[in-house]
Amino acid sequence: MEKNLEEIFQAKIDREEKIEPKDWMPDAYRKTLVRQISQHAHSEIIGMLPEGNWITRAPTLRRKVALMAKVQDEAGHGLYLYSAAETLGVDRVELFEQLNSGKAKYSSIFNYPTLSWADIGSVGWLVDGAAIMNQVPLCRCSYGPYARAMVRVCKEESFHQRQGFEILLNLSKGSQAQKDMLQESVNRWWWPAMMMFGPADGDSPNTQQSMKWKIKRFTNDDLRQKFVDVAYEQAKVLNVTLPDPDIKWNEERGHYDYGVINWDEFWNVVKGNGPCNKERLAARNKAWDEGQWVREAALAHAEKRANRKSKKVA
Ligand code: FAQ
Repeated sequence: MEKNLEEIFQAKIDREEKIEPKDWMPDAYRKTLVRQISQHAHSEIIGMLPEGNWITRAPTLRRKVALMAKVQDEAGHGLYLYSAAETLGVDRVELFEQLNSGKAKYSSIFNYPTLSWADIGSVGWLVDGAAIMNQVPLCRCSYGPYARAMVRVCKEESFHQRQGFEILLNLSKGSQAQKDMLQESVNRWWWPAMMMFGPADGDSPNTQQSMKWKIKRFTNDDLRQKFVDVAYEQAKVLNVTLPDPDIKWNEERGHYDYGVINWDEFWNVVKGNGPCNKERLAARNKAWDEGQWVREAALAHAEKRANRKSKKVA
């Protein structure tokens, strides 16, 4: 019986039909989605922190407004994604508890510090750039609520990528000190951005099954390669050097070859030992504790309204 249901489920996916919340789905499919969507949601809201750090120091009013809007967009993405996760039967409070306790994963990239204004440009160009490369295919994910949430997320991320690139383009046309700041920032962000795509295909336990279920459409390495090919050309426009002496065009493959990623660094960050892991979790816990009265007030208000309504009906 279960086997039959699984065959029908897979056939539906193979026909490119969406799976919706009330459809039958294997437990493992549900679990994989909850895992990926919740990690993604956590990444969006933790991702607000490195950029939020520069709102008070943005160099002009225009830059400040754009940065504030971007950080708010990331909060919005988190909310769509928590909602998408909830359609699978989990409670977002449970997900927040997993994040706050350090049990849940979120993207490694947000455990690096934003030390200069150029970092805000680099986050837009490289981090949002990598995020888009990974997320555009997710608009075709087999699970309907996730796929639909990603359409809007991707539109906003594309805008974020451009605003980051434009910050860097301006710096590239500025003084020597600004050019140096740009290069120094790209030197720090390049490799962590490359790591965002996750472990190499041979070390990625989830990819094969996720591709069969059409949750993922490309492997981690395929997306990383697309990213390198695009970023290399964009770096030329910015007049910066990517900090990888092994990047070079490979005529035979029709792609840029690139150097070896430091996977020890990646796993160290994923395990909670990156430069800012503790700071990020402390900030989330503080926000959670300080928001307690807001949650209580909102719930009390909702309860009061519900009581009033039921009295009227009676
Ligand atoms: N960091 O078998 P795989 C953004 C974990 S949003 C930490 O390859 P999978 C927007 C992985 O979870 C950025 N952990 O796993 C923004 C798994 O652990 P588990 C986030 C990582 O799921 C911009 C284990 O390693 N984007 O940037 C990472 O098939 C600017 C084995 O890996 C998404 O979440 C990592 N980098 O592929 C916001 C997109 N990579 O759970 C603010 C959706 C892997 O088995 C400012 N997610 N791990 O214990 C995905 O596409 C996938 O989940 C991957 C990983 C590709 C991230």
